[in-house]
Amino acid sequence: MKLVVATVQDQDADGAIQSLTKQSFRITRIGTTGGFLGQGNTTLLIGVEDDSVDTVVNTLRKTSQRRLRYMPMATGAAPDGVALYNHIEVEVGGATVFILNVEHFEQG
Ligand code: 2BA
Repeated sequence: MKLVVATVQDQDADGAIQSLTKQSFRITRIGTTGGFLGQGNTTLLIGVEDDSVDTVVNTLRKTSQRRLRYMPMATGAAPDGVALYNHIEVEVGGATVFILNVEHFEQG
């Protein structure tokens, strides 16, 4: 058994969950925050048999898009001391996926 840990953008989470639950996968959804942008994202925990990992990863690929985000970056200060900012483009997503071996699984 494997645990798929997948971080997706919030906009893609509902579509990914709908598609996975339609295929009878079980999912835990966690509201998370990216360390770099400090913006909300969603992390899905999906426990699956080994032979379903490819199906899950392909579904996440289909339902998650790459998007541009803009991050404010300080570029200096005006003569009056007011901070000056520019925005840099950051390309985010589709899905960031980790696949972990599950040592033991049980449900009470
Ligand atoms: P964030 O940490 O907010 O990162 C958002 C995007 O910013 C990243 O998109 C990447 O394009 C860029 N980025 C992140 N760290 C960077 C750095 N040190 N220097 C330059 N650019 C950087 P993605 O790579 O698609 O990641 C989307 C989200 O997935 C991340 O949000 C984070 O929540 C998660 N993630 C990505 N890689 C991870 C990892 N190795 N471990 C844990 N979580 C990860």
